[in-house]
Amino acid sequence: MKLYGHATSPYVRKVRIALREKNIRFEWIEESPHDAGNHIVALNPLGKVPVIETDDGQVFFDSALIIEYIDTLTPERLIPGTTPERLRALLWNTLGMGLVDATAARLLEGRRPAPQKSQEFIARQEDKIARALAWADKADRGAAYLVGERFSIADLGLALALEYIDFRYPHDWRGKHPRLARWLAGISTRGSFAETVPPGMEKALDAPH
Ligand SMILES: N[C@@H](CCC(=O)N[C@@H](CS)C(=O)NCC(=O)O)C(=O)O
Repeated sequence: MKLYGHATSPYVRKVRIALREKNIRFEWIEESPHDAGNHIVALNPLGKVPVIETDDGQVFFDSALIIEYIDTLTPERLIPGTTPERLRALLWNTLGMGLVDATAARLLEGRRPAPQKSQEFIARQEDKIARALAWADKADRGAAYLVGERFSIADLGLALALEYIDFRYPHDWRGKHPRLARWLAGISTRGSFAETVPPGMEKALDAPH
């Protein structure tokens, strides 16, 4: 299997973490849709990463669908099979990906030249992030894993998002949510997280929290 995408994309990192958690070997083609001559637009008409190409030539894009596909490849599932657990895990994952989306939108807006940059838009993303963190803090039951007794898509989605916030929107969310901070410290030590830290993100994660 080939995975296309660049190291700093949280969506690509999510797929890398899932593949590592499931011990699935893959070839990583490190490309961005903005690179001249990239292979991505030929595989994904939306021109976005991650994209995977299976050994028998199937192509899947969008991290959610890719993870759904790779979850079928080994018996130990990231997405729980029974309905109530599955829905709870997917809700946490949706919250995490919403946090990633808002953090990425805030970052991109902040990079626009001053006359086009909207402070109102940036503030709206920051409000979403603050509300989602408060939601997570309230819903967290204080166990090592968010749903059930083992690592799932719930933990993957939220931990990915919290580390992405540290990378791209560093601020003291831990001061308000120390329990979430303790939970993240546990998840971050997993090989799948430690081995996929993008360049530049180490500094953000090493900073005193
Ligand atoms: N919903 C998609 C989002 C993917 C996405 O936005 N990827 C960004 C990189 S972080 C991208 O490829 N952007 C290029 C573009 O939109 O032109 C997913 O989960 O895979």
